[in-house]
Amino acid sequence: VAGCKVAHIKTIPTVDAGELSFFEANNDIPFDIKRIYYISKVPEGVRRGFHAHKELKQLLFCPYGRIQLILENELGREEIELSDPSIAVMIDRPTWREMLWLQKDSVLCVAASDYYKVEDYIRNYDDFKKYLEEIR
Ligand code: T46
Repeated sequence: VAGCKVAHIKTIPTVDAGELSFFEANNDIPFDIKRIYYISKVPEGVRRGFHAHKELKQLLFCPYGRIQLILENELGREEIELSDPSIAVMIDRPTWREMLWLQKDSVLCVAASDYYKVEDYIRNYDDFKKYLEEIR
């Protein structure tokens, strides 16, 4: 997905009692997790995101509901729907992202490689395109 990897999260089913998914820093994902955040209570049809990160690496997954990710970087622009708790997307290069809530109350969870740093965000699309040129 535009140079971002779709990853399978290890998932253990229990007969008639659902499933349990897990991942471990460094063992299952290639960074130390310094921060976890999640986005909830979003109405259907709402879009969030509209930014890129310079250094931050993140694993995004949707434990409940249906969320479309629109990702763009130097390798192209692609869309992926997160609707299975055992599927994640690893964003490990500067990538413009938009998230569209396809279903009310869907939850987006993110494991991030660093603390919240406002200076790591590029929130203007033209600045993002310029940044991609600069780092080429
Ligand atoms: C991303 C996508 C997938 C904090 O204070 N600490 C935090 O750790 C985060 C993530 C956000 N914030 C504050 C910054 C804003 O005042 O929470 C507010 C909402 O954040 P934002 O508008 O950036 O939310 P999204 O949904 O557009 O983007 C978020 C993440 O910020 C971003 O890193 O990749 O989810």
